[in-house]
Amino acid sequence: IRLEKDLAHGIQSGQLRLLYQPLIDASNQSLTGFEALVRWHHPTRGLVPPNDFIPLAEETGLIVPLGEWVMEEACRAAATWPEHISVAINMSARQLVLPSLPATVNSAISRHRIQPDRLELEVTESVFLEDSAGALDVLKRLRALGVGIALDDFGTGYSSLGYLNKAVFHKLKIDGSFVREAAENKETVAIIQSIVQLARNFRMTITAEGVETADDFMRMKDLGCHQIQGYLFGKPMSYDRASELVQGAP
Ligand code: G
Ligand code: G
Ligand code: MN
Ligand code: NA
Repeated sequence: IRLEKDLAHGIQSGQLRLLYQPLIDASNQSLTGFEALVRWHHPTRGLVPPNDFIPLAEETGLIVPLGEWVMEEACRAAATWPEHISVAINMSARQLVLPSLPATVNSAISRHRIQPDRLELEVTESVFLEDSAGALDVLKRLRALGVGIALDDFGTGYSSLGYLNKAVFHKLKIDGSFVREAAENKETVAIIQSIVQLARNFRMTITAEGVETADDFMRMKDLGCHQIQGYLFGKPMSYDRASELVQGAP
């Protein structure tokens, strides 16, 4: 169909952009890094949101070249920022079963001369739905390279806790829907407490997503989250704006 051809062309002809959303250290509110989020500027449709083209990219296999572009662009950006600033990119299940992925990642970080631990790959629980043995193998090889692996959107998926002890995840990201619900719902607070305890037992860094208010921030910090992400500290922003933030601009 039309949109698929457009996307293939769009990837090649520079219609994709990455935005960067800040990640903040909960203890001192300093900037620790960014999550890269892709945008597609279609010549006639205008801005197409990722929820409209990532599923299409996954179905058609275009997620592979798209994902390679994202990794390249994110590493290029990270190389211009100080060593203590990390960059996270989102990975689809379909990318995680490619045995060549570790080599692709290694090539990107080597070419851009960034330390492996400055790159973080975010995956959701859905990676284990299909070829779970294959995905686990690729994740272990990525971990061996020294890149970070974050379990994204935790709690929203098909939560099977069995793979948490496979020692591949260094970080757990609590989905924003929990964070916002916690403002009104004691049961949700109890769920977050349990998630935090679970993650601590596995020595994982805990990030709260979707933090929009000062109340959200205090609540998630008090519950033991190490890192905070959300509109309170910044929406996804351009590379130029992110670089200003890195330089300490307000
Ligand atoms: O900001 P937001 O609307 O960008 O993101 C919507 C969804 O799109 C999120 O679930 C996010 O994980 C996903 N997404 C954003 N960028 C990428 C990307 O580069 N690759 C993949 N696979 N998913 C992405
Ligand atoms: O990769 P993931 O599915 O976690 O993507 C994060 C999504 O959440 C993106 O679409 C991003 O734009 C969005 N997001 C980030 N911070 C906030 C926030 O504070 N509130 C809301 N409603 N959405 C957020
Ligand atoms: Mn994410
Ligand atoms: Na999320």
